[in-house]
Parts: sequence; structure tokens; C-alpha cells
Amino acid sequence: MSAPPLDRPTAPDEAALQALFDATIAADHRIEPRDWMPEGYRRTLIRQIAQHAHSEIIGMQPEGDWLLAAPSLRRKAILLAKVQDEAGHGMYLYSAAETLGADRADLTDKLIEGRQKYSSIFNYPTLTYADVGVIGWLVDGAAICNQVPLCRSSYGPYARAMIRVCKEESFHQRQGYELLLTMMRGTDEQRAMVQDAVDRWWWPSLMMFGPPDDDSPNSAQSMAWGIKRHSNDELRRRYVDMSVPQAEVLGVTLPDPELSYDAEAGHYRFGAIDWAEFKRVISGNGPANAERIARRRAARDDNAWVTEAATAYAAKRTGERASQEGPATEERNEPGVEQ
Ligand code: BYC
Repeated sequence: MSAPPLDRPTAPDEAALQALFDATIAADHRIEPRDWMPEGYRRTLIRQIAQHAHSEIIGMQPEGDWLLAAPSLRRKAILLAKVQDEAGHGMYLYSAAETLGADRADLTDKLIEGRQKYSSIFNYPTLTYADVGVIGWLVDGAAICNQVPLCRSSYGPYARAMIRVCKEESFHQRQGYELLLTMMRGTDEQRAMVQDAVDRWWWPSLMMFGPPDDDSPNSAQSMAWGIKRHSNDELRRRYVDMSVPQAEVLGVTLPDPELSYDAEAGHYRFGAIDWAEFKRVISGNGPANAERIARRRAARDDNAWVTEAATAYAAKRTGERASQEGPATEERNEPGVEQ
């Protein structure tokens, strides 16, 4: 006797899938890798997550430059841990991009060939050790403002990666602020170094949030999809509100003569951002773009043999496990079931 034909459901049509996707987004539930998603949603996520991952990996360079010149063993240990954390963040993010069908090596190639971006902020040089503190305070501070809402991003793997990333970013921000507080209690020369670093990093840190809302081509759709939760300008304003009181406690001046508190609005007003500089930097012509990409390219090429060896070893282990386990369960002949 042969088995009765399986009552297979017919594949739902695209309109039904789209309706289910829309309902999931409207209910503020998560989209998971197994779920159907519109191609534009998938592409937008890959673009943003890849750019984010690249930023973490390229972001290791400016601070990594100070590892051999850290002023004490304690500072070296802290900095080493932080730079390693950034590598970890890159790995979670590349893994999240892989759940969307992206290939990690391909993403790295796109970064090196200038077909995908990374954060503008990492195209500025770190000139003194105070820059390490200012990156922790301002750059990680901006990252926290931007990334805490991403813990509620509509795409499950991205949102979950962000939870861990944000916990580590708060440690990063505090270590930077603590380093700066220590320097501000030091000599006049140390205080001058901190002020100089703040003068150089303040404006680029405001640019991390992206172009103004009316010049941000991706924001509207990304917000409708729940990929982004707040607009670029909204997060930038939040960051300024958070940073000004911290600058006062630290005893530094933010390099913006127009910075003033608007009691009626309940926010700080700030001066005009140099968007021409931002555009220059994101199109590859910032102070350190060429150096950052050259080093990333060298890391890929010089370490290709490690990747090849690890890939070959993983393939061998997978083959060994498969031959030990025998055929997969569904391929086994179940007793009593006619084939
Ligand atoms: N730099 O339509 P828009 C870290 C691009 S790492 C470069 O507003 P979107 C850390 C944008 O990609 C922190 N490019 O875009 C690591 C788009 O170009 P494409 C990194 C920028 O995506 C180590 C075009 O401009 N954080 O914290 O809606 C050590 C138009 O922009 C930038 C993230 O990546 C920029 N600043 O919004 C220490 C967070 N801004 O792609 C610290 C995740 C914009 O169409 N990303 N562009 O060619 C996001 O939240 C969003 O992607 C952005 C931009 C808010 C950045």
C-alpha cells in the first residue's frame, strides 16, 4: 500500500506574504531570518548592518594606534580590552548580516573597494593620548545614543546583537570619561591636551548621526520598517543635550560659540555643521580614509592564509562529524514507514 499523497499547502502568494510582513511590523513584532521579507527591507538591512560592522572593525585602528604607547599598564589593559570588544562587535554584526544571505568576505571586499561605507568619524587621526579618552567619551557616547534605540530594531538578529554591543559601549564611554577626568586633574599641559582633543572631535562626532533629516534619503523608509527608530536630527539633538552637562563637569569648552540652552524648547541650540566636510569624508577624501582602507586591505591580504587554513579545517571537521553521525534523521528509514 502506498502512502496517501501529502496534503501540502500551496505556496502563499506574494501579496499574502507582504500582508503578514506588514502586520508583523505594525504590531511591533520582530522579523526573523526564517520569515519572508521584502527585498528592499533585506537590502537596506544589509547596507546598514554591513556599514555598522565595517565601522567597528575600522574603528579599531585609531585607538589601536595607541596600544604600544599607553601611559601605564592599567591604561594599556583597558585599551586592549576595548579594542578587542570592537572586534567582537564587528563579528556579531557580520553574523547578523549573514542571516540575511550576505557573505562576510564579499562585504569586506565591498568595504575595501569603496562600495560600502563605514562611519565618517574614523577618518580622523588620533594625535595624542587624550584622543583615546575623547573617543570613549564622545564617539562611544554618540554610538550609545544611536544604538540603544536599535535594540528595538524590527530585525531580530540585529536587535539582539545591539543589546550586547550597547552594554559594552557604556563601559567604553565610562573608561573614556574617567581617563579625561584623570587628565583634567593633572598638569596644565594635560588639560590643554584634553581641550585640544575635544576641539578636534566635537564636530565630527555630531556628523556620526548622518545628514540632516531633509537630506537623508534612507530615513523615511527605514523608520517605516522599524529598522531605525528615531531620525538623525532627533538623535543628534539628544546627544548634544547629554554631552553639554558632561563637558561642564569635565571642565572643557565645546568649540561652538552658538551653543546655548533654549529653556522654552528644553534643548541646547547648536551652530551649523559643516556638511561639505561630511560629504568629503564619506566620499573617501577625509584626513585618514586612504590610510584606514590601506591597512584593512593589508590585513585581509596578509592574513588570507589564516582564513584559508581555518576554512579548510572547519570543512574537514564538518566532514568528520557527518561521517560519524551517519545519514541525517529524515533520510533514515523509519521502521514501519513505507518508502
Ligand atoms: N558616516 O540616508 P542616511 C562605533 C551615509 S561604530 C558614513 O541618513 P541611514 C565605534 C549613509 O550610509 C558606530 N556614512 O542613511 C566603533 C547613506 O549612504 P549609503 C557606527 C554615513 O543609513 C569603534 C548616506 O550617508 N554606527 O560606535 O538611514 C570604536 C545617507 O544617509 C554616515 C552605526 O553604523 C556617517 N556618519 O542613516 C568606537 C549605526 N551617516 O549607505 C566606536 C548604525 C550617513 O546609502 N547605522 N551616512 O551609501 C545607522 O544608524 C544609520 O546607518 C546612520 C545613517 C544613522 C549612520
